[in-house]
Amino acid sequence: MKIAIVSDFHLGYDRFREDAFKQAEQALEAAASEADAIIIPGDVFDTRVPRPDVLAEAINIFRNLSKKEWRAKVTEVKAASRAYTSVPVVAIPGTHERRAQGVENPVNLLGLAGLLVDVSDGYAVIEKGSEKVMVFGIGGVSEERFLETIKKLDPKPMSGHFSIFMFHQSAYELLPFSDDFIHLDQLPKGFDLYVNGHIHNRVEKKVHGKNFLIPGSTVLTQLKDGEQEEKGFFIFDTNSEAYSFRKIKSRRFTVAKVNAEGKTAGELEAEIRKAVDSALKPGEVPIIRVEISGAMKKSRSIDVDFHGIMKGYQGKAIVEIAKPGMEAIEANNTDIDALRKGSLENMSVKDYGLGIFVEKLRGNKYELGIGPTELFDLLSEDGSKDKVIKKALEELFSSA
Ligand SMILES: [Mn+2]
Repeated sequence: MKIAIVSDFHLGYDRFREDAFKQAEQALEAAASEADAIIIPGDVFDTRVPRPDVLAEAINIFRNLSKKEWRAKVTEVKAASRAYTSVPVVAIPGTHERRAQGVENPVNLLGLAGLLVDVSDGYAVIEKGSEKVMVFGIGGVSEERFLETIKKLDPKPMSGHFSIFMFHQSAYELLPFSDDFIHLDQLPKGFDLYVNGHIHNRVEKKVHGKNFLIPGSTVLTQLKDGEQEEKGFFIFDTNSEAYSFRKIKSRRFTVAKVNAEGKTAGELEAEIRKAVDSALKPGEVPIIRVEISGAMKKSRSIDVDFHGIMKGYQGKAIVEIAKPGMEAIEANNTDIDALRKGSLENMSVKDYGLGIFVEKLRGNKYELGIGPTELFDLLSEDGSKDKVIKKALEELFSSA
């Protein structure tokens, strides 16, 4: 069976809303025309509570998929939610859709609408003729709870089936930053293929001697060096275990480096324009991130007309400038040092902030019944502050 692995669409991502939608649609259409089944390891949506127009976009994309004549069908599902379709589009929610336990998430809603199979905390069997594929899924959970979730669910391959383990987490081998991240050899054994989302650039590795694949996102979100590669998805053949990457048409992203050392504001402006101009190509509107290093001569960054430069390229490029003012902060911070060295290249700002938050709470001997990650999620969710305070008060007084 040919399986397409497509991930991290981030529908509703405000900054590149149109790109997120178009590139997801394009990837899924291309995947559907080539593969017998599609599996999606999370972050279909960018937010936990997408606006109705974003949900409408998603419904339109997935309805088109479900109208296709599929040769493979989902024949059995045993997961947290019921399945209402046999269309072989199998997904899990990611961290961006993650909500407090027991609350519906938007991927789950698409499942309830019969547009895909939400395989969270369980499995689905896909059959095509005599071929059988099983997909076990665990939706994105807080990193410190992932190992315990694996132990609780105890995912096992199914005999006579090509068995896939699909999840949406960080991994220590990819982001050597937090002890909460799972080590790849802690993933359940015996599966024929491991598929992960969450990381926005392409990863190809081996786990327990089998392929471990992350297709990366279909849209740019973080504007880091590692995102300059082309976007796309994997097609995996379960018979030969061979796979290849299919590129999609995505907005080009380039990083242009500029050295401000000893320059005046005027000279630096000219230098930035030169760097942006040389990254331009006719017939497209790329995203160009200008990274400035070095200290200027006599002028300060406030004297440079960054805004004017960015505005000047309207219609030709989306220009983002990383300002040199940042350097003073970077000087004595080891985390940011690591970030600069690229070891945190794949980490989202949210995960980075979460890591610091959890570390600080632990350092302060934080003791409340609610886990630090859950607290972070609750605090960052709109309209849930009352819930957090109520929960904290309950914890404080129940132990009295
Ligand atoms: Mn993501």
